[in-house]
Amino acid sequence: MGAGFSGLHLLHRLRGDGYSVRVLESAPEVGGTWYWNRYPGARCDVESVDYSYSWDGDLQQEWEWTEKYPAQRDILAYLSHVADRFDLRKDVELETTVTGATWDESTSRWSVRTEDGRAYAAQFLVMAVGCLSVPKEVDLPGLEHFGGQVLRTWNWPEDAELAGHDVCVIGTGSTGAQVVPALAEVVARLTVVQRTPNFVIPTRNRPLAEGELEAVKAEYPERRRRNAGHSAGVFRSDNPKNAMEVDAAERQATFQERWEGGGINFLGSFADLMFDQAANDAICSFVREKIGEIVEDQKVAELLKPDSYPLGAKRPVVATDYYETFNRPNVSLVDVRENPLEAFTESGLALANGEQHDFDTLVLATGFDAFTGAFTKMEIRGRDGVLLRDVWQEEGPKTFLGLSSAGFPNMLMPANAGSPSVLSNMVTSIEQHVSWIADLLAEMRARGLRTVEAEPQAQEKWVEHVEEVAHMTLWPNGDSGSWYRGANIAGKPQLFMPYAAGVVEYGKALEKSAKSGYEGFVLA
Ligand code: N01
Repeated sequence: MGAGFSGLHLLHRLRGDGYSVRVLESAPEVGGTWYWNRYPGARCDVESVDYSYSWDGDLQQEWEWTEKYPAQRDILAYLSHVADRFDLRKDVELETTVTGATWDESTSRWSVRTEDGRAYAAQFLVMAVGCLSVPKEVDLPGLEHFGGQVLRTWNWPEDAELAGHDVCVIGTGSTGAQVVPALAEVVARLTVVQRTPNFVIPTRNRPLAEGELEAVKAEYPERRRRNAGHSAGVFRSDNPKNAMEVDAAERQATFQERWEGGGINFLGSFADLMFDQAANDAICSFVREKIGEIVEDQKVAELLKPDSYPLGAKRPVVATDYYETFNRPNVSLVDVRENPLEAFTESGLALANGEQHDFDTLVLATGFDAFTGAFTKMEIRGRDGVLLRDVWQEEGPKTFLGLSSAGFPNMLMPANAGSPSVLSNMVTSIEQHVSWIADLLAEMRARGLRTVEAEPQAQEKWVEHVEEVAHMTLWPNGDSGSWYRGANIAGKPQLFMPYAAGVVEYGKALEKSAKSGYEGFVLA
């Protein structure tokens, strides 16, 4: 399921290995997250040359990236090209929404149902559904009273025309921080509703310089090897020093240099930023100072300064001109933390203190039912008719190695909960999983095995390990409401979902299992 980065790669690899593969995709085009998230300003914060497949030498030599960081339309064009070039479309069924899948014990196969009544049977079900593919349900009081248009950043209408409109954006995560500066340039008036401020690092995007792409291409295999050898799945020139072991002047100079360089390299300023509260406090203070310098109105600057969680505990945001946007005369900030949003009215919203803000268009950048949403939305029944939704809503997404959940044989889950996924360059993590899954299937075929699933005890231990590793870091700390642990959705079980040890340590765990005959999995 899913024709994004992982679904397309799986199709190419497994079809090449001789399997019969169908990809079911609800969108009218391939691209996954890069099809749905086409709001103004949408861009990836991993460099173009790294946010791309490494498995075809000619493809990586021929594709021409034009900017340091790819815009959504560039990534979508790239994935569309991949689908054409490798003749993938003939095995992709677009506009096909899966509503459920049931494990049939007697045939050892899954039967899959779609919204329009089609049915498929398959030995393996690979859930290439993405971590951020189901938008969070709207939880805004009385939204139905609002008389204007409501747009979501997810599935943004291609023909949305907002020039001259009075627009309000709710949400200041990665999406909000990208859509706000883009909209501010075209709308008449923009009201930004913020509940929890974020640390926003400047992207410093630019066109690739002459010869830059050629230089990357000349050493692409080495670059990919370095990416796979970094815990983040993308090479960062991480400073090996600890922040609190250097003097204040060196600390400041290091932060400053990386702030000017832009992008996620800022997070590699020092080695202990996610381990030592004092180190993290130092980088937080640096960003807060920057906010104070950039934003002219100090009352607004104060509201934009995060102070309730460590930098990184909530997904750090990388965006262009975010803080600068609040200096524009047509942009205003409404903080709903101290003064909550009480209700929507016909013409806007009202706050608890009676303040009223009017607009004709509301844009929701309110996030996702991360990791589990795509799974719990469907009716997936494993052994003995057990519903995955019931198990995961009770206990959270329990898996072994993030790949398989006990009781749901032959259902594999690339780059999702329980593996590094969103804490890494997703493309690197996807490639790691696709090759591991292909090896597993080959081994099963060679040994005449029909089923694979997580062994319950190994699963319990893995979930504990994922949680334990997260608690060695500052990631779970503070009042961040982070989707990393399901805290952005009321009632969702809270456990830290991505594997914080990174792709290198994770790769060792994958290899250990495979080398020992798939220890931790039951093969039958
Ligand atoms: O979602 P989010 P996102 N009332 O959950 C607010 C990836 N991504 O779509 O923090 C008021 O981060 C919510 O407020 P709070 C990336 O991994 C990557 O922005 O809960 N506010 C928050 O401000 C990212 O982390 C890229 O208090 C409400 C916002 O909505 C992930 O996608 C670009 C509210 C949601 O932020 C998700 O980012 C874009 C309410 N009832 C996305 N409900 C790049 O590669 C929610 N909010 C650059």
